[in-house]
Amino acid sequence: MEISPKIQVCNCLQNAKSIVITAHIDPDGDCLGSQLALLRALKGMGKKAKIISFGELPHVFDFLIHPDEVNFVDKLDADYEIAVVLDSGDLVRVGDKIMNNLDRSKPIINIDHHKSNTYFGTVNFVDPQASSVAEMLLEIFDEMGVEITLDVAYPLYVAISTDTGNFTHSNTSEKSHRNAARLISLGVEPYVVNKHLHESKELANLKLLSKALSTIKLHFGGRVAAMTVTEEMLASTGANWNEINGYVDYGRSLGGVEVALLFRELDDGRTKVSMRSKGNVDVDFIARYFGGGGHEAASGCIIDGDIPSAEEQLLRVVKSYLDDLSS
Ligand SMILES: [Mn+2]
Repeated sequence: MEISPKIQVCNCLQNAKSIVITAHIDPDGDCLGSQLALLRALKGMGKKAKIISFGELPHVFDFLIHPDEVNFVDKLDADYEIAVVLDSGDLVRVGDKIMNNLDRSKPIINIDHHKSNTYFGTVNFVDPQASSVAEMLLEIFDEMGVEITLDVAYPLYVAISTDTGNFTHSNTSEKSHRNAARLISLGVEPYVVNKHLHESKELANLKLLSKALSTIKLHFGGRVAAMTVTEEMLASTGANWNEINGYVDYGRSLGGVEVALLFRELDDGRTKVSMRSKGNVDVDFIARYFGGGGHEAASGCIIDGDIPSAEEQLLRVVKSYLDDLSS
């Protein structure tokens, strides 16, 4: 009889004494919340565990994190037994700095919900039906008999609520509501989460948003909305890059729009594209064409070239996808 990936993960976690946890670059709520929940659960089991991370975390998540919980990668010592990689469809998603520091002779546990997952781990627990990695962790914790403390419940709730777009996206299920209700019953207060995530913006962020909104253009009879954010817009408002999480949803909020795009200028001359779909368009298919990936309704990629060039390349592919849909 074959042992299921979930049970294999539980066995690995239970047997290891020292574990490092990491996840994808440009952290979002599921990425960070899942790492924190796993870290705290493992510490509660008496394990040595730490998160290795690189780059700045969006400040909206500050309320979740204790100062000693995130270690930057240049401090990574090699005395761990296993590495757990969360919410990453491919190992390259953790970024060069972490990838180069991971000891490849040690087991890598891959826990993810991206359909495009490459099964890069020694053990791979991949469930594209799960709304978030946090929901998969809840299953793992239950299997291992881990008590969900409030300290574990909060980051799990943040992860589920952000990855489902506050329980509005197509991955929102009865299960995600039941899991959220369970976390609320353990003491999580949704209004506290909402206050930190959505009501703690700085004025610079709204100024940047107003500039970004003014760039919105509609294409193909209003089925596609495109927004751009440039270095110049950031400099003139004093806003930070990590504030633009969620901007792409403004394009999606327009009636008739099936695909929303956000083009963001990178300092190496390339363009990062975030894509959201609320129709029949699989934006992950389009992202993968450009070497990126994510989910059917939320995906992204990096395109060589400046914003006008990236926009032209991407819109051509989106157009052919829409043409195929209607033919
Ligand atoms: Mn996720």
